Amino acid sequence: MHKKMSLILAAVFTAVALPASAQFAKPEDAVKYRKASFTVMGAHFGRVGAMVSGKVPFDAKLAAENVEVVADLAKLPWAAFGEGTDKGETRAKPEIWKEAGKFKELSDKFQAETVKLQAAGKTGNLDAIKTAFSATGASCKACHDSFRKD
Ligand code: ASC
Repeated sequence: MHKKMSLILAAVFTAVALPASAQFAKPEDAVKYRKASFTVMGAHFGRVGAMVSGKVPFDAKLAAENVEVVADLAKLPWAAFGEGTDKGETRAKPEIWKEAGKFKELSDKFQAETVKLQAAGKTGNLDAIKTAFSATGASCKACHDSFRKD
């Protein structure tokens, strides 16, 4: 194998194998990372929302692509809520770390809803997408209500 390629692969596998917190050099990096993942997720969720609400015409292919991005990104932010990441420019409430079990439960629930949304996207059926979209949105909100500052 090409040397550069094997180095890249080694770096990728190491990153995946390391404990979550070790993937960020500094707590600020983790905060930036999780905010970025929520921002991009929200953008793609919003594009589906515009179709669901009829603001833009329904396009099954676009909807499927967007919910796929949402489901992929929904896996990412949680590793970035490690120790020391409760400070700085963040709306994360201290309850995230005080009620870690509840936070995990709500974030797992949200991820499960995005998997259903992705499946609905694959059907190309607007009603199925609407149902899953609203369940996903409710699970965004449930977590924000408890764990995000206004
Ligand atoms: C969005 C977005 C959120 C959720 C939430 C659902 O489009 O950016 O954070 O939906 O508002 O209640």
